[in-house]
Amino acid sequence: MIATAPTNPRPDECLLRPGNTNCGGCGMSIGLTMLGRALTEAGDTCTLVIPACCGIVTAGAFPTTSYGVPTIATTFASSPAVATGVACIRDLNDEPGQVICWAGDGGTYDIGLATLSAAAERNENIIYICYDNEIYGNTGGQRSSATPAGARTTTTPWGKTQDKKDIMSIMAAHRIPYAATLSIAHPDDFARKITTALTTHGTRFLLLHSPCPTGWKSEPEDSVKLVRLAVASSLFPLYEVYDGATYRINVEPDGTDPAEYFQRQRRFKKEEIDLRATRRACSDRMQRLQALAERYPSDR
Ligand SMILES: Cc1ncc(C[n+]2csc(CCOP(=O)(O)OP(=O)(O)O)c2C)c(N)n1
Ligand code: SF4
Ligand SMILES: [Mg+2]
Repeated sequence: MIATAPTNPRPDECLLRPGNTNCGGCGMSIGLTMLGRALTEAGDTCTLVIPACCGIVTAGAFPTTSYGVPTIATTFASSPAVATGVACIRDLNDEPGQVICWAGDGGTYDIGLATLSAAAERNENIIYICYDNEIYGNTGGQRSSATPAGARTTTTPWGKTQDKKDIMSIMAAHRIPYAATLSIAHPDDFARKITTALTTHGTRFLLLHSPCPTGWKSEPEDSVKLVRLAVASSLFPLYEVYDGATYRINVEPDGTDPAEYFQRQRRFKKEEIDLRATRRACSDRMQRLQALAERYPSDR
């Protein structure tokens, strides 16, 4: 466990400082920068709780870590439990600041799911952000249950056959006060959702689609374009769920074909992507969300 002393009260200047070894075009770097700005804008700050993942490795170790806010490195399975403890002490002492778990998809969808579910069921007063790069990135690019069908990884060399797990529905089923998807291609929507999370009490779950040029075998300069294509084509819709009950869609898809998303990443091979099935899945996903948003609209 590594704890670092806060060196700068402004998260926009210090959440992720220069000197980290994130790859160029890493969605995590942009996501942390946007998170830092939103925290500063709100006059808030945070303690980070980070399990094993690129997020804890690339920042480096104490005392030269790139994180300028207090940071606790945990085992995979324990980050929601550790965050729970830190948040309880903060609330008991009536202290300010957010406790934010910053975890990868491996730590969220797979290895840490049990303690995340337990914390959500107790509605612990924490923010949990999963930066989803759809792969076990820092151990060489193995598949996770967030990896989409057709993606080649080191453990699915001919393309994954299962589709991505629907973690948003799993989290919404816990009836937590707030769950939302985030995209670095939609910064205003990103900032507004962080503000909503900061002003909500209880377990808040945010899912960030996080491009990973190394694992996705894409060009670093394509990162924002890729996640924008994912939103526009309904591969990764932007929406919010309040109390697991009411829904709001934030960006309506514009009918963009998902084909370009696949073409720009060498983790996908043309012959292994069933584009017709993918288009149908995108349309089904959006129709289901639209039906929920119409039947159970959010008034917040
Ligand atoms: C219980 C346990 N199993 C496996 C590992 C090895 N391990 C460390 S990081 C990692 C992958 C993490 O993937 P993810 O959470 O998606 O983060 P990313 O590396 O993609 O940023 C694995 C398998 C570990 N540290 N602990
Ligand atoms: S491997 Fe992927 S997630 Fe990890 S630092 Fe590089 S681009 Fe970011
Ligand atoms: Mg990952």
